[in-house]
Amino acid sequence: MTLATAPREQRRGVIERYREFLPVSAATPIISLGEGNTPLIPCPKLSAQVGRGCEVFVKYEGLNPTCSFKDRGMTVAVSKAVERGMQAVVCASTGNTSASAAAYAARAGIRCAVILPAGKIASGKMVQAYAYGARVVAIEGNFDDALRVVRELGKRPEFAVVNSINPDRIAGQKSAAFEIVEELGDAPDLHLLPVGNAGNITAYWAGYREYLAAEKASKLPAMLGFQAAGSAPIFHGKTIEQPETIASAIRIGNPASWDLAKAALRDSGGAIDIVTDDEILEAQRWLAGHEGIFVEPASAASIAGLFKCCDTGRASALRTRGIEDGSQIVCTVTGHGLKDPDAVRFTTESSVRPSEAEVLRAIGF
Ligand code: AN7
Repeated sequence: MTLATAPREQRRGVIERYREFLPVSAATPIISLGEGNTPLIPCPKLSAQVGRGCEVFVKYEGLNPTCSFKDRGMTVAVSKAVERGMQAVVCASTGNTSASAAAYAARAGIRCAVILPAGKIASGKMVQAYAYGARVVAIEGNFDDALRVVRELGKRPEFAVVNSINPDRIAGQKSAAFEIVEELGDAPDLHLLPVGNAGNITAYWAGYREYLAAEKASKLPAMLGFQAAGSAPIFHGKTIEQPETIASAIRIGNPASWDLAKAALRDSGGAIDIVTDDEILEAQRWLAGHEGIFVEPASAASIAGLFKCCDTGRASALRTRGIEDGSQIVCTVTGHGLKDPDAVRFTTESSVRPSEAEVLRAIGF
């Protein structure tokens, strides 16, 4: 199907498709790159790992315009900023928010400044910020330090903050839950996702509740969040001064939406758990190699979490809660694998002469 023949619905972005659920009016300019409408991919091999008739789907958010889920919220946040006459947006970021902010600001024709922890941004995301023309400032500190500075900058009249402390971001990100309900015909039983600043788990929970209230769903899922073991403030119940993980997107020690995430976990009957860097990388490899879905390390936390829940030898969030036979399970994978190419370990073979015999030998089968 070419773009010209695609149904109109598939070409419209989050604001046009979900206007009645968003804080927009006829006066709001729509700054969109056609975000959302990402595939909800049935995963038979992942389902087999869980067993007992459970069905697992992966919501592949890496297929948004800047290759992460952030675009859903950014279309709303930047549109609202332009409506208010703002000339500049600013954000702290572990990489994906900055890529998205830079793209939508470019689209809107306004300025964008991104404040990033020096040396801790995956290369694909860094390239995006520069390509879209953002002013990039690296700080000697971590994401939490960057967000502190951005909160200060936000008190000035010239900057609109587009981190998820801006409710317009959360409003747009709810749309992923709407899409899942529409595709499955109801909410799933369980929803697993990675947790960093905890905006996304908050947004999904809001979206599921709004669709229940609008009678578009008949139930709510249990929300299961996964933090990287070295960056797990919500799991441990305390801020982490020096968060560490290979999953740089979720290297966050003091999440902005901590309280809202805790409410989502409690009210949904869900849980928060941790996954190690080894488990994250193994899940990343497994998902790419078995289901053909390549995601960045932070995104693989939801898959690592699912594996942990299925490991009968270990205590885990889901096992504590219990997983019922025949459950429908959705795992959100938040960003594309190409965001962080350095996280993938591989060895290249030496080159061979261009003959069939040599190539066959090199293939090894
Ligand atoms: C791929 O870009 O915080 O729990 O500054 O990029 O809503 O924070 C990114 C977060 C998961 C965590 N997966 O989501 C940022 C930033 C990926 C991410 C998360 C992020 P939240």
